[in-house]
Amino acid sequence: MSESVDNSKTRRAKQRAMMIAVDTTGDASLSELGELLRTAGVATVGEVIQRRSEPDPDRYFGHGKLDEVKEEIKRTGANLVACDDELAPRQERNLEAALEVPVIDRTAVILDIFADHAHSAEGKLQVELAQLEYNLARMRGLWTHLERLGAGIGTRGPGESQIETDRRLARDRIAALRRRLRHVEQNRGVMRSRRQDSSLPQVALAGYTNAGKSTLMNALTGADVSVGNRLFHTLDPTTRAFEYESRRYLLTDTVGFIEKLPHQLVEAFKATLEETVLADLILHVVDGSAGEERIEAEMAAADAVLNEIGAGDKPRIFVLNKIDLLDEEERAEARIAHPEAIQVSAVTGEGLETLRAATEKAFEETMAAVELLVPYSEGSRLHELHEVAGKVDREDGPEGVLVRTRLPLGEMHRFADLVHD
Ligand SMILES: Nc1nc2c(ncn2[C@@H]2O[C@H](COP(=O)(O)OP(=O)(O)OP(=O)(O)O)[C@@H](O)[C@H]2O)c(=O)[nH]1
Ligand SMILES: [Mg+2]
Repeated sequence: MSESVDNSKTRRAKQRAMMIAVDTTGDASLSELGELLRTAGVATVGEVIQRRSEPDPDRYFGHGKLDEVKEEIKRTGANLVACDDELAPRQERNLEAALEVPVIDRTAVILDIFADHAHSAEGKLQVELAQLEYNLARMRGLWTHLERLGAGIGTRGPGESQIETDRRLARDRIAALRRRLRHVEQNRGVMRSRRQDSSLPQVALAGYTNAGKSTLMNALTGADVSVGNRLFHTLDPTTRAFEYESRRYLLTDTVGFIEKLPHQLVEAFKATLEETVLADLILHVVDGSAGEERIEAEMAAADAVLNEIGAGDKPRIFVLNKIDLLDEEERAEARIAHPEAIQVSAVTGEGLETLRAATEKAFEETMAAVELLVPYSEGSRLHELHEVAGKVDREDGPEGVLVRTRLPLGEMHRFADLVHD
C-alpha cells in the first residue's frame, strides 16, 4: 500500500492516514480499515502491523514499533494515524503524544461514515446517540461533524477546560435523544404491527455492507432504494412487497454489517436492527465475487451481528450475489464450497427466479393444505383468505364456495370454523 504515496491524488488528499494494527493471529489484514477510510474520504499512505499476543495497554504498540511508525509518518507525509482496534482513551492520548499527529480508531471512522450517511430523522438521532456515548467515554468535547468544518476526522473538539460542562450537556442530550428515539420507535411499532396483521410473510435482507442487499431489494420488488459502492450506504430500513406464485411477501432492506461493528452502534440502531429480528426468514446476502477468504470473513461478521441482536436462530437462505463477476470455473468452485447457497446476480437478474422459489419453499414448510367451505353469506372471508393464502383453488357449490389452499400454520385458527370435512 505504501506505493500509493507517489499517487498525486493521494498527495492532494486533505487527510492521509497511516494505518496501524496489532496482529494476534498472524493473518491480520488492513483492507477493511482501508475501505472504511476510503468511504470516509481519507486516503491511506501506508500501514504498520505489529505481531504481539495483545496490544500494549498504555500505548497499543511497543516502544520500538512506535519509532518505526514515526519514521513511516515522516517518510509518507501522513497527517493522521488510524488504528484498526477501538483504543482505550489512555492508549489514544499516549499514541498522540508519541506520534505528534491525531490518532483515530476504527470506531471513530465508522461513526463518521454513519454520520455522513444518515438521512432520516431516526437515523440521525441514532448516530448522534452513538457518537455522544463514544465521546463521553473518552472525555471529549461535544461532537461536531469535523469533516464538514474542514478540519477532518481526528481533530479535537473544544478545549479540555470545556469538557466538564460538555460532559453534563452530553448527558442531558443523551437522555433527550433516548426519549425521542423511544417516541420514534413507538411509531415504527405501530407500522410494524399493521404489517404483521396483514399476515404477509416477512423476509429481511441481511449481510455485510456492500454485498448488494439494496440492489437485490430493487431487483426483487422494483423499489428504488439507493445503491452505492461504499460501506454503509444504507442506514434506514425500507419495506416493499413482491409477488411470487400469486403470494405476496414483504421484503425489508436495512443497515449492513461489518467485522467488529461498534457496540455503541448496535445499541443505538436497536430499533433499525429489530426489523431483522422480527422477520420470519432472513436472506443472508454475501458478495460472491470477493474471494473465498473474504466470503468466510463476511459470513462470520454477519453471523456475529445476527447472534448479537438475537436473530441467530432464524431460518435463513444463503445468497451468493454478484456471480456475474465469476466465470464458469469460479461458479463451480463456489458451488462446491457453498452447496446450500443460491447463486444470483442482482444486476443481471440471473438466479432470482430460483431465489423466489426457495423463499416460497421455506414458507411452504410452515404451511398445511386445507379444504374450506365459505358460505355465500360470508363473501368477505374469501378476500381474507386470498390475503393470507395467496393462491386458492375455488369451486362454487350449492352451499358456498369450496376452497382448496395452503395456510400458514400460525393463521389456521382464523379459519377453523370453515374447515370442510
Ligand atoms: N457486478 C455486480 N455488482 C453488484 C451486484 N449487486 C450489487 N452490486 C454493486 O455492489 C455495490 C453495493 O451494492 P448495494 O446494493 O448498495 O450494497 P448493500 O449491501 O445495500 O450495501 P450497504 O447499504 O452499504 O450495506 C454497488 O456498486 C452495486 O452496483 C451484482 O449482482 N453484480
Ligand atoms: Mg444498501
